[in-house]
Amino acid sequence: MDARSAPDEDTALERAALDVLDANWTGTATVPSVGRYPHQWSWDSAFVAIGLSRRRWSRACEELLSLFAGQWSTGMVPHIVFDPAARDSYYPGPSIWRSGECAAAPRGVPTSGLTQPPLHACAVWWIWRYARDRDAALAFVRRTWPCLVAQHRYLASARDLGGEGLAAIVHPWESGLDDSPAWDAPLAALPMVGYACGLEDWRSDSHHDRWVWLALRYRDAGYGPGYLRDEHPFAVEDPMFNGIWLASCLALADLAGVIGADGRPFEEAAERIRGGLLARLWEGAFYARDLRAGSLIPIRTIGGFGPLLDPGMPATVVGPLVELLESCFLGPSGYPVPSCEVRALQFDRERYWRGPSWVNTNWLLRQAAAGHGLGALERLLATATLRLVRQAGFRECFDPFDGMGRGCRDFSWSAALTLDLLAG
Ligand code: 9WN
Repeated sequence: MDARSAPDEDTALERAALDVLDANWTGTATVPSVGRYPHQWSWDSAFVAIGLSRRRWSRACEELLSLFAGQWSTGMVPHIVFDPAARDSYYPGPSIWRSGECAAAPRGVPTSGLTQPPLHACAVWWIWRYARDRDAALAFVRRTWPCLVAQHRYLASARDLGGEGLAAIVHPWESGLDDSPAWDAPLAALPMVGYACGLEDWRSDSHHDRWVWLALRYRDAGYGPGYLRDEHPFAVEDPMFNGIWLASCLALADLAGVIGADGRPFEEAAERIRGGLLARLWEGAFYARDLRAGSLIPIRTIGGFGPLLDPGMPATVVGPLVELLESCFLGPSGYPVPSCEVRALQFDRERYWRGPSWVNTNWLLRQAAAGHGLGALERLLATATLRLVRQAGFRECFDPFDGMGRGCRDFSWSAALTLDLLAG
């Protein structure tokens, strides 16, 4: 079936996607899923803003502004901004994070203490690009500019734990690829912990204990940068997080031109990150680096394709990466792109981020393909992703062999990025 062939089917899909986003809109932000994730998540909101930018422009702006209301004075954009009106069904909720006790957190806006991939400058660029009212767009860029600059400054200072220009994540949740097998070894190196949080679902419970333990340790150290640098037991340089950061640096350089600011510092930042990616994470493929163990983590996951988001990656790297994508990820799966190399021992078609295919990473890879002029790959990713949502709905993720939907239904980024894919 050609997923792009029938215009009235496209209209119905677009309508359905907008209905999901309307249902998940709280009045100030879009929750990823009403039941399972009833608050605002950071990179989810960036994807939602991108998807809405051509269809609900003002709401795309509001989405990012409500996220930035949770930004800390350090510049950190938290991975969750909690909605005090939501049923407190998400664990860990505000009473665990206790952001209100930290001087750097905003007053009256409960948040988590972690961050997530910094896609937001790209989202602002999207909003600028698709605005019809240029004055309103300029005002929006000016308003968000200081937030974006502070976010990037935070990453370059507080998170360069390896000292070589890359940002480190200090918790698997910061990657957005939470249960990726890339985090198995650093998590296994933590002391044994056990919390009864009553989590009985398709995720890994023992990992959940360690996730909570790590978050509590960071919280009890007052979310301090000195503690992160010297003591925190989880510190990893992730190629996806840094690839997204690099793409956002390039977006900031472009946005600087829009408001008459100097774009060079952001171009230089992008070059530094590119240098760091190549020097520290590239060994024939991109791997995450465990800063505490002092070594690369030898598993190939979807995260390893993040650096493709840099249009400046040299051809000597792009060629082998695309070959790897085709031979170990696309080739052996029916529905792209599995979140882990299919023949890896850790591959699991059912467990999230350990095998299933996701709309957001498909969309990111499609952007990356476009940036490298890989037209056939770009079209394949767009067509296959639309086929997944047509067949299974706007699910959280999908079985990479038969395309069956997994996780929650009516998932916001699946709907939002469908809008972008339909727009071409
Ligand atoms: C923890 C909201 C988030 C996404 C992440 C995804 C999942 C949370 C969870 O849901 O993470 O942040 O509870 O598992 O892994 O990418 O942002 O959709």
